[in-house]
Amino acid sequence: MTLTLHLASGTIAMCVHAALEETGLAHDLAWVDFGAGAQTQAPYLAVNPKGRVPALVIDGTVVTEAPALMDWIAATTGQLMPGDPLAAARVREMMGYLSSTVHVNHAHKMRGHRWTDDAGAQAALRAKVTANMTDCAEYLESRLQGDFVEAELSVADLYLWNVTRWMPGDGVAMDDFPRLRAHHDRIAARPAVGRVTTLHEGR
Ligand SMILES: N[C@@H](CCC(=O)N[C@@H](CS)C(=O)NCC(=O)O)C(=O)O
Repeated sequence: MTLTLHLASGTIAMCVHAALEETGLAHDLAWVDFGAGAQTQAPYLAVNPKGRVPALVIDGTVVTEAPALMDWIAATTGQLMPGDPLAAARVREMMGYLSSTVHVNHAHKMRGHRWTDDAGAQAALRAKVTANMTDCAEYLESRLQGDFVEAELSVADLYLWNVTRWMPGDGVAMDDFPRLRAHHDRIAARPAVGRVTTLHEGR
């Protein structure tokens, strides 16, 4: 099997990268230069017409959307997903929330132009980011009861780690969310996740 992950540093592609590392799936990396706007240019749009990362090329087939990729990695390796259908649904529930709500709230900081051309309205969207992300942190703090999202490490933990990594920069006071911060630190301390972080922070 050949795998190429298209990614940019610090983005939601990090959790997919971490899942590949954690499960030991061999892969190549194709960094997309966001500083140069490469995600909006023809060579990358030929990979992913949505102009977003991550995209994973699996034996020549492009698959996008972080939750789908996390699910695929879990199904392919038999790792990072509970066998019990109810627990698995709870893992996917978490990934759905993170992708559809938390990630979108975060995007209002840098990507307000997706929703409005009005500069004042974009500033108003930015001004809501800390409050919205803090609301999400409150929910997540209440949802986390043990060391992991479910009983064992799953793809949802890597996804949550990726998103909580953004929270201090979004103005969330992590001291107010001790379970969430401890979860973040627990995942960050994993050797595979550390290798990914070093690569992203080195760029
Ligand atoms: N729904 C997509 C969202 C991916 C996404 O928005 N990625 C951001 C980085 S975190 C991106 O590529 N942004 C590029 C841009 O907005 O130009 C997923 O979950 O994979």
